[in-house]
Amino acid sequence: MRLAFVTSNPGKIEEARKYLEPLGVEVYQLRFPYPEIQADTLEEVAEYGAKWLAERVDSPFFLDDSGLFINALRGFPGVYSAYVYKTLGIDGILKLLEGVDDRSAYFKSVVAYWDGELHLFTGRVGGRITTEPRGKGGFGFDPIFVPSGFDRTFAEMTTEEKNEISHRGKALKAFAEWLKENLK
Ligand code: ITT
Repeated sequence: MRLAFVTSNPGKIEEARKYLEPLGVEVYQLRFPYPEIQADTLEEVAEYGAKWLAERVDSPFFLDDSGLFINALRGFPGVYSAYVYKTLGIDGILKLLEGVDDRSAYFKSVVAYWDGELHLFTGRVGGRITTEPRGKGGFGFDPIFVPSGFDRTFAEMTTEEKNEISHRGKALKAFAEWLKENLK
């Protein structure tokens, strides 16, 4: 089976393949910009995007909406992560946290799969924000996020290591388990 992953982010594709290819699911990137509405939760953003795409894409597809939630910033950038990454960037986030002791944060990911109906899968990983960027792997905020129980940032890990513990890895794992049951 071939499944379209609607995303502009090749890093997400690489992570999804690791979970879905072992099931015999071939993941391909579909670049189809869709509206990311302003809403309070990633679930609402993912659901709106998936329903909008459902009217325009014929094949089954999935998308992923993610965000970095920093506790000292009351969850910012959260649902605004993509915009903040493009505008303030990693350095902007580090500036906002200058002198702040509580560096705790979490990443959350919502995978929305559309097969004529909507199915949502979520994953979350806690950790902390570093004081400087470290590592060259991954994408986005990976160089400044150290997951709980580790000393390395996501950008200092291989895709496999990140995938084992990450928000997206958990959402993809739930999606893969669901597919295994439902594609029989
Ligand atoms: P899409 O086309 O799939 O929307 P995107 O990169 O814009 O790609 P999101 O809308 O989900 O993704 O935006 C989330 C932002 O948070 C974006 O800037 C990402 O770089 C960042 N982000 C998401 N997942 C991440 C991860 O696993 N590690 C680091 N940063 C991440």
